[in-house]
Amino acid sequence: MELKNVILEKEDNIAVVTINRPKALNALNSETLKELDLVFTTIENDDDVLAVVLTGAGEKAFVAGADISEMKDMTVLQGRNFGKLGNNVFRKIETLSKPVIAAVNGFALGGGCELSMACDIRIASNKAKFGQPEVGLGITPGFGGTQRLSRLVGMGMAKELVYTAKVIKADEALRIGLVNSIHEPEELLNNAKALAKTIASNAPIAVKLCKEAINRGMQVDIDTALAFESEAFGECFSTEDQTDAMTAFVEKRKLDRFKNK
Ligand code: DAK
Repeated sequence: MELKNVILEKEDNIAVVTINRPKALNALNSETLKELDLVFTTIENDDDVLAVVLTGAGEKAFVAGADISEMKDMTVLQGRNFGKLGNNVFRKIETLSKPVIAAVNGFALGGGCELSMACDIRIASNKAKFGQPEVGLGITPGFGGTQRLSRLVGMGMAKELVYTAKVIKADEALRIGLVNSIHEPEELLNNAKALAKTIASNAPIAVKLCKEAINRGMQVDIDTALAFESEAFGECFSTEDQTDAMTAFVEKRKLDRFKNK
């Protein structure tokens, strides 16, 4: 499949995915969702990639939502298929075996805010704006906004944002815990890459198991969650990376690199 709306680049052990429809403020149409699906499958299968940065092209938007022009005349069946396509891609990102950092460079509205929330970590430019404007369009958030937002910022704040459809600036997103940090626009991408490279310098299997344990643990009671953690911890002892790192520590030397084995 030829990629028209998504760019995939690799730099050392990280992948940078750019949603590239700046004229439509990177709105997600079906074609873009299909390309994102393909790109994230490629990344999943690429053992060289250990962390991912996801961003939007241009200076104005990360993603200004699902494509309203395409959705406007959808039938019930088309709406259902569109929703399924989006939810599958977002879930693929959320469960990807490598961490994904959203570098939110501008508007992250509706499906755009939801896309950033499917990522592991969000960092933002000081120009970024977030919101779930769906109720103003006569719909409910459909790509996880009613679920992931309350898990991230708490139910009361999520309800306020979703019911009012208000758009908040980066500093407010930081205050409520929707983003981890704020950056000058021209420094955002490099800082996101640096964060990805720091993650990529650690034991990949351990990082992957941490992601699984945190994600799965958030959905269940604490005893079940701690059982996941014990399972993950135990699994590390089947890896060469654990043996190599602990041996290096005991021998007071620095480990050159993890083998991802
Ligand atoms: N879709 C399509 N085109 C969009 C767009 C969008 N979401 N957002 C912007 N554009 C296009 C504009 O139409 C315009 O195109 P041209 O007129 O130049 O051809 C171009 O991008 C530039 O936009 P503006 O001229 O409006 O730029 P401004 O700076 O004046 O305003 C804005 C920027 C971001 C405030 C404004 O564009 C805006 O309000 N955009 C819409 C934001 C929005 O409401 N987003 C949420 C969309 S609803 C589902 C699952 C998920 C969803 C739906 C269903 N299922 C499970 C079925 C998700 C829904 C949403 O995301």
